[in-house]
Amino acid sequence: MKGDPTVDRLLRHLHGGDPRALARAITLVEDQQPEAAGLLAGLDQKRIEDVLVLGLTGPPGAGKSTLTGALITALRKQKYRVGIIAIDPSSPISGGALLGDRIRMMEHALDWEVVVRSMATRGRLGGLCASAGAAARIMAASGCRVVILETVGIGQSEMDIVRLADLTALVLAPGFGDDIQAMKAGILEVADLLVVNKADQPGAGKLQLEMATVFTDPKEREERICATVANEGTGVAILLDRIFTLEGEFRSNGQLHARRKRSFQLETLDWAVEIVKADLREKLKTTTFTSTEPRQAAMEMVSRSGECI
Ligand SMILES: Nc1nc2c(ncn2[C@@H]2O[C@H](COP(=O)(O)OP(=O)(O)O)[C@@H](O)[C@H]2O)c(=O)[nH]1
Ligand SMILES: [Mg+2]
Repeated sequence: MKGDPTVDRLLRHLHGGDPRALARAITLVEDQQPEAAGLLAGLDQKRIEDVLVLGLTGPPGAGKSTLTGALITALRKQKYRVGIIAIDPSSPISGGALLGDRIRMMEHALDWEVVVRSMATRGRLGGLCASAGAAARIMAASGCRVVILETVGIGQSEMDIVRLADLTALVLAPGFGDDIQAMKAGILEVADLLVVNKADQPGAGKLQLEMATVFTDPKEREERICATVANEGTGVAILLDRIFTLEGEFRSNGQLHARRKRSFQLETLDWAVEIVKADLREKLKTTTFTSTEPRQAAMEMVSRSGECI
């Protein structure tokens, strides 16, 4: 969409790597400003094609934020620009974790090549998948080679977010025994790589053996499980290596393409709901209903909107 000088200027700065332009661009999209459509349409498609969106998920306390920090350090050693989208719970009880994460990121706070964005799961107006997907592409367009999507827990909204990723690592640590047993069956549905973090702690070896039973193919068992000590950086270079190797495989065997198609559908649905919701909210102000029952009234409204489309 040509012709909006504000959007053109923002795109120029964004593509030039300016972190402030990046922050503004994401905010524009999150707030569903009118310029958002032109902005998203003008993003550098080649960079979007080349980025790796890496999902990091796992129970709270397993070490995801620490590992994110260690991965940033490893990626920066290779001179790559990195984006981080931290999906935070916005409940006041776990609000403290967000602060902790921020402080941990401080190590990279002055590095322009590390861009961080937090997104809340609760209490937000817009769709999370829609915003997170757009934010990942905006980060890619700004030159990020890898965008890490770090989620908080293993609930449904996190699973949806994970589906936006090209490749997902599940971070586990000894001491989460029951959770893991319960999750075991579903692990491979969400995770491409299993990270046994806190390998310095008792029980790590046992956890690794248990995780090995998830894979039947010995080659996969070897390549899909990594042991790390995130706070010391141990095992992180190997993990990154495996991540890039798997990315290469997924690019050549069509997996990456299939996953992007799936995330396209997920995001499109999310946007559609957002757009319709805003539209309906507006219509609600002037509509008179024949029914006094809300579900019935809703059906009336939806079928009337359908006539307009
Ligand atoms: N001993 C040990 N502690 C770790 C390791 N990785 C992270 N931690 C600590 O575990 C705690 C939780 O880590 P955090 O990264 O916040 O976990 P998250 O909730 O998954 O993001 C922090 O106190 C970390 O310092 C590790 O490999 N070994
Ligand atoms: Mg965390």
